[in-house]
Amino acid sequence: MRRAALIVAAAALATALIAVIVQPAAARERTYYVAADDVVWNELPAGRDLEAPHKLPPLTPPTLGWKFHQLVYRAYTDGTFRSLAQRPANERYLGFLGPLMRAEVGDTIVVVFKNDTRFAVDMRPHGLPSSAGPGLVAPGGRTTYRWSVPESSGPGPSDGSSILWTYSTGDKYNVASGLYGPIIVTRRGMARPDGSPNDVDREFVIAFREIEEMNAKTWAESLADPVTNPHHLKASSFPPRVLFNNNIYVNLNGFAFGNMPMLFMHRGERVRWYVFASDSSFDFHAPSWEGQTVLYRGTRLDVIPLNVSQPAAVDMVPDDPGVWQIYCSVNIHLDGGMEARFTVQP
Ligand SMILES: [Cu+2]
Repeated sequence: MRRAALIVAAAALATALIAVIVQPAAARERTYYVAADDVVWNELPAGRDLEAPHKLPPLTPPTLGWKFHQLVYRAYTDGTFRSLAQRPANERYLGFLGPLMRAEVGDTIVVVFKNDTRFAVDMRPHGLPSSAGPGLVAPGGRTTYRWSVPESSGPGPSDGSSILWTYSTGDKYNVASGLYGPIIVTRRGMARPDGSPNDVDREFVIAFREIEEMNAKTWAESLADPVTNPHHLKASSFPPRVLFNNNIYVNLNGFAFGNMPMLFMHRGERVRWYVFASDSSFDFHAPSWEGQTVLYRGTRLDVIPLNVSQPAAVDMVPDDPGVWQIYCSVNIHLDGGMEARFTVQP
């Protein structure tokens, strides 16, 4: 009798343990306070090419220069939107990108949004189901988004443990104006408490971006501001936009010619790179890594194809210490400064 009771108790304990083990982590709500702000963006904070021996292309009129007004999503500490959330040093390379959002499948991303620009803009996630949203938010307006993250927004069978989506404002020519940010979604059961994949040591998000400044909402503002138009060029100085114009810039996260803050990793770490292209007229890119190889959908490469607006994730285990480049192999983009540096430490 006593033995039977023990067996029953042991069985109950085992059942409870199994229930704990197979129970997915409780779904979380992850809240972000984000404002759309108007800033003067500088593609060359160092003021020079950091990727010798290249030379900066001459900025002959009609070209404004490396600084221009951009709209950016920025994280704030709370719903008063009084204090910017300081970006950690190891995330400053994200540049013009909005705050890095994370979710595990099953979670909900809550975004408390304020529009501090002079234009009607909003936030829409790509790849998450609530893309429609309430529509554009008037200047000064606020709204709260709730983006659920179902299985269909998580990694597919051929993906690793996490994938990249983006959020942006919904209307045309948003890429020229700015307003982009990353969302990393991790497979259910594979996320650390902060949402990052537990089988990866280090992650980087790089936007391959082509800007046609004349299409930016902030074009008139950039023209009117002597900081961004030091030569006082007039709108009439610029040819009408046909297919391309003279004010196209390419960059990685808003940085050109090696001006992105240095990326650091250690030899032997499991490094995941998420890349995506923006959506201007001809945003086709060839993200390339110098000195290392990556796994892309099970294939080993050192350059991958990236179509307009497309995200992709590749995995690297760096094995050769040194300072290397990540760049676009499309010649005209590399000539335009689409390159950054990363350091593999021993
Ligand atoms: Cu490119």
